[in-house]
Amino acid sequence: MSPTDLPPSSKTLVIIPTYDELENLPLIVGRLHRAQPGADVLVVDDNSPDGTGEKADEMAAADERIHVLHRTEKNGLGGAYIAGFRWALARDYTVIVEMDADGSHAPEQLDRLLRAIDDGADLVLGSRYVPGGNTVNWPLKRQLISRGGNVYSQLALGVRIRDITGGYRAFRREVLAALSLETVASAGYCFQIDLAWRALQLGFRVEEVPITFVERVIGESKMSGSIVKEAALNVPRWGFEGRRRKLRHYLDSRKH
Ligand SMILES: Nc1nc2c(ncn2[C@@H]2O[C@H](COP(=O)(O)OP(=O)(O)O)[C@@H](O)[C@H]2O)c(=O)[nH]1
Ligand SMILES: [Mg+2]
Repeated sequence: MSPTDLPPSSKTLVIIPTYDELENLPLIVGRLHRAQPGADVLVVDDNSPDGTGEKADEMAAADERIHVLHRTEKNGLGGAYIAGFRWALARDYTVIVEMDADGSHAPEQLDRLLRAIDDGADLVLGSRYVPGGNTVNWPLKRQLISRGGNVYSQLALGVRIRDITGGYRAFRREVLAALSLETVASAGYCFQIDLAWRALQLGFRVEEVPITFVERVIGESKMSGSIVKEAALNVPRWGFEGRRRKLRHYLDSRKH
């Protein structure tokens, strides 16, 4: 079966991981449902001290499109998404979307990602670094880390994806089902690199569409030095293993 013979974005779940996003959560879900009234939402909250989880429960009680997954402790973006993906795969969603709670990923641009899925992509990456994409109000330091991280990943992995670290994405369910989620250990932003890399290795069609990333106005970023370090150490190892696999296939093909 070709990975692209799959159904359109008929039943979409938007997963929103939250840690202390009390004010942002109602705003982002309201915007999402104005833009995509048919989409379901799954909030994955890591027991936020500010009461985001309770707020999510209230919202879910008032709207059957909204669901909540409570986790007991702050465990990184990766763990929250894996739990959300499993929840989605246990149900009949055909497209699963990653979206931040803080307003950086405009729900009004989700149609761009979904259209690319309907046109045959398996994984669509919202991209700040393709023509038409950009960042607004992002501090220079964050821009440099992000640009640097993308150049580093392109070189280490040997892939030409311009924004492999971004977190605004749409997956066909078949991609998530094929990724061996149980072996994903990445916690921070290298989680995003990890998943895109796995999808590429499996031969799925990965496409970028332009998005405008707007820095959060309310609340605080959870970005940290350890998150950067995790990516810096893991990505070259994946690239090395990928090249070794390719070389082995090449040598095997010459033997036969
Ligand atoms: N559940 C959960 N969500 C998280 C965690 N870390 C970050 N988030 C959420 O992930 C999204 C992106 O995080 P953010 O701190 O804005 O990262 P930045 O945009 O790179 O500065 C937001 O919705 C956060 O609330 C975590 O450990 N657990
Ligand atoms: Mg943010």
